[in-house]
Amino acid sequence: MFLCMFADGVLEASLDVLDNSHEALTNPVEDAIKRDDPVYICRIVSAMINSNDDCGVVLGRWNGDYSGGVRPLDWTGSEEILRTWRLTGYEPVPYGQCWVYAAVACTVLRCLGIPARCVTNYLSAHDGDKNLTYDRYYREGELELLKDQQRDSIWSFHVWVEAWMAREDLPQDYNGWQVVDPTPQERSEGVYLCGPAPVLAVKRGEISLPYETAFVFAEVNADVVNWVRMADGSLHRANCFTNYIGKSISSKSVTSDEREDITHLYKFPEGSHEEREAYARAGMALRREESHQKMPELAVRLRISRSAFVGSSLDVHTVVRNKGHQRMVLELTSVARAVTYTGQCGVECCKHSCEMVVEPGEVSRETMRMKYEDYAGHLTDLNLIRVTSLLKEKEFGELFLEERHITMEIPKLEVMIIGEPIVGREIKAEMSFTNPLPVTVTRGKFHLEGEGLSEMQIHPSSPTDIESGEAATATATFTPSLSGIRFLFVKFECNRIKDVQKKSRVIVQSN
Ligand SMILES: [Ca+2]
Ligand SMILES: [Ca+2]
Ligand SMILES: [Ca+2]
Repeated sequence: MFLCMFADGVLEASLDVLDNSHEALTNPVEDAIKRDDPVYICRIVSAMINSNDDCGVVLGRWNGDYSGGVRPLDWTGSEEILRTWRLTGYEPVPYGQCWVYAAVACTVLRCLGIPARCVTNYLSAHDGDKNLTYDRYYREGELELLKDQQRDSIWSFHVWVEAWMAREDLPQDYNGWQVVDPTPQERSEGVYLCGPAPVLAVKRGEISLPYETAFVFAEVNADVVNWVRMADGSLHRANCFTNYIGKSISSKSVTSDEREDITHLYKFPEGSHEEREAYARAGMALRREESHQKMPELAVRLRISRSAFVGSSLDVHTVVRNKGHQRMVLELTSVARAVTYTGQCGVECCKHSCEMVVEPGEVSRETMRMKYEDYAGHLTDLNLIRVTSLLKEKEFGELFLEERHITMEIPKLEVMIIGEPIVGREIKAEMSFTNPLPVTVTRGKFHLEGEGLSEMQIHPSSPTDIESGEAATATATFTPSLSGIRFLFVKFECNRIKDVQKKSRVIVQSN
């Protein structure tokens, strides 16, 4: 999403965010005095970007029904959200999810003069019961998560904001980047807000430092403990992962559009002594013993053969290495399910059960093939599939569970700009989409938009039914109104695939 901190009306909306907070409305004098404190401003912004507890900017929704509002994935910038909120007299704008909240918070913080950036954490834990472990409970057989038992959850990714400041309330070490999270997840002092939590304190496991540092620590570094409810009703602890949560923590590079990996700012390398020390410091010293895997002589990996495109078949290989000295006979069950990015389970797409025999020192592999027909129609907004494999050792009944989240990639869109981009002069964009699916898609449609390039969204005419392997093309005409570096967004959607999109940079000369 574009952060539009220099757009008309955004500064006014950002000041309105402060003026409409609970603090400003109930105690304006104290609020005015505290406005030179970045910690205070960040807490206000974190609370006010979500509409929970107040008249905050964005109304969240995660259930897939976005009627009466904008689907969270369809927002392209924060300007329209802030402007709408202001024009409607501070009515929460429907609908947002974490990346929308973060983009709006980042815009508002920058607008108010606090350096900020959006950060994405992959495999982000939500530690509901605050014990710093992500405990997952599965039912044997279907490998379904037991919702009534589950107090924790895991999001495929979660987006928050970092703000840069001096922490005058803390020792000097903790100046610098602080996590500020506007997505309503847990209440702090009775209100949905989170942060600022010093990133360095998260790394060191110093979770008692303010604010919500323990919550952020668990998001990036909780251990995972797997539990399995067996067919006879008994509950068994399976293996534990110390390196599963918190992957590829990323922000946008300052100098380019590339991803910058900042995982090292949040934790010591997984597998290092320092990482375990930080975890122990975070209050888990007593549990360190439990972190050891129950079946250390077994190493299990889930691999996919090639990149997974929506429309293609997908082979998932369960690769088992026997590191011990005894032959192992294992019962394998693998299940693939469609999931939302917040980890909510959808339909079972595919299941495979068999027996595996692995000789000492050997590697054995079993493949589950998921066809397009198995998952078509079940995919949620972000095309995520979760594959879970459970191995049960036949002789002693020991359990080992492995899981992998697979993003089914979206096909590419080709966009070409024709003509010299000059303010006030008409140019063309040619776009094409090739259908990679084994079936014909229908209701195909292109959309274009771009601030300074076209005042309105354009819907060029194009063939709506596209056969397998065929390309649909369209041409749109528009007249740039602003010079400088501009971005053209082209989107394609059809009955089977949504969110095929491409962002093209257009350098517009003044006339
Ligand atoms: Ca709020
Ligand atoms: Ca927990
Ligand atoms: Ca870890």
